Amino acid sequence: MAGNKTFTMIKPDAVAAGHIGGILDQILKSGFKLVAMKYTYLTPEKAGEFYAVHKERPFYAGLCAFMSSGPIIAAILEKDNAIEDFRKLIGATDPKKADEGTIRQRFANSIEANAIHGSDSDENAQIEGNFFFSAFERF
Ligand code: 3AN
Repeated sequence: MAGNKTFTMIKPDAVAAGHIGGILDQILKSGFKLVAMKYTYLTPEKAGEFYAVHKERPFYAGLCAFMSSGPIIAAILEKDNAIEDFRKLIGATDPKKADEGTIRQRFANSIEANAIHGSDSDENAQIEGNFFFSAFERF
């Protein structure tokens, strides 16, 4: 059975553009509950670690530079079928291909600066949540 938690980051582009409130509003109105949340940032080293699965991809260096270019919001969210429902809510990686009304369609500018992250599996949600939060920080 699919798990009920996912991990998200509101990325530096969306934080800088003043979209924290708009994005959180859409997430909460879509039925997700906050389990943990922080306003924080990734050093280039930490960004490299977080995106280690993409190490061999041509966009890796740019992605790490972008993700450490400013503050982010990191959060653990809860809802039935969380991974799939959240991926639907955020839309395609490339905002030009994202469905109307999705978070990336509404708030993102490019395939790299795409406003928001959503875990792609239960296993990764757990790894990514643990990357930012220790057990006592989760409600
Ligand atoms: P998603 O975030 O939709 O799961 P992934 O996991 O394939 O997409 O990619 C992780 C991040 O890497 C994306 N959110 C985006 O910021 C960046 N990225 C993915 N593909 C590209 C690309 N072709 N060019 C630049 N950046 C990319």
